[in-house]
Amino acid sequence: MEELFEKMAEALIAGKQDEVKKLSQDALDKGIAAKQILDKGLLAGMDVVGKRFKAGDMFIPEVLLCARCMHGAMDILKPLLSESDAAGAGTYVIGTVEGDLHDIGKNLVSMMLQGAGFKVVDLGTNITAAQFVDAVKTHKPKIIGMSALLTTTMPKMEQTIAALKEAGIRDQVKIMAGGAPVTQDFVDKIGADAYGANAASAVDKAKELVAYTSV
Ligand code: B12
Repeated sequence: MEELFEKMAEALIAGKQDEVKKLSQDALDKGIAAKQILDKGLLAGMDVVGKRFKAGDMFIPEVLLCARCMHGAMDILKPLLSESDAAGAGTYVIGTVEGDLHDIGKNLVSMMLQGAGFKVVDLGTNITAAQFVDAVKTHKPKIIGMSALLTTTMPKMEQTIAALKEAGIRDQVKIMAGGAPVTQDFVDKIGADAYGANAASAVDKAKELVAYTSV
């Protein structure tokens, strides 16, 4: 069984979508639980991908391929996983702020978070402060993540935090921000909880925040 998990992780790291899907189906046919396939095969592979990406040994196109492998296999596993199992790390609402249509980085962060066990609600791009507020009320996430790629849309992050405060729900959620022009200094200045410089560090920070909030 361990050998099958290793093969699955290796195929995922190599970005072989069909093979990952086939190996996942083989494992299910052998009677292995979907949760085990996710944890020991797919997430083990994604963990390596995250580490290599962070170390600069893997690049965005490769990571996207791995994320696609994950998605392909998740299509088979999802119906078999109870929601609580699949979303072990909690719900994460993510979106690109109002006026900004860039979504490549956000999508990458979103895929990596899913790979790490978060249930991700992706609101898309051009998301207003009011939409973020509504999403917090509806989905009750542990974390929201805002993405901005334009210097002109960065202030929308601060406005979103202000809107959450005004709605009285700022303390119910941790707030992360990222995107090429965003910095740790900026995140501190606007009163968000964490900055993610890239998808791998976004996942690390999100895990830290969840561990912190669930104590
Ligand atoms: C691709 C691109 C586009 C594409 C977007 C396609 C798409 N679907 O996203 C298109 C062509 C549509 C586009 C349009 C525009 N763009 Co553009 N675009 C880019 C470009 C080349 C790459 C961005 C990208 O995808 N990078 C790759 C991803 C993986 O990196 P990333 O987004 O930084 O994300 C990583 C981290 O930042 C972090 N992260 C990102 N989001 C989040 C969120 C959270 C919560 C966390 C924790 C982490 C995190 O993790 C990600 C993964 O590692 C950049 C140049 C650049 N070097 O950034 C310009 C750039 C961002 N664009 C720019 C501009 C000016 C524009 C336009 C205004 C151009 C125009 N005149 O129309 C429009 C604006 C449209 C709009 N309203 O949004 C400027 C911005 C300048 C500025 N200082 O504001 C840039 C910097 C180019 C430049 N040098 O001039 N663009």
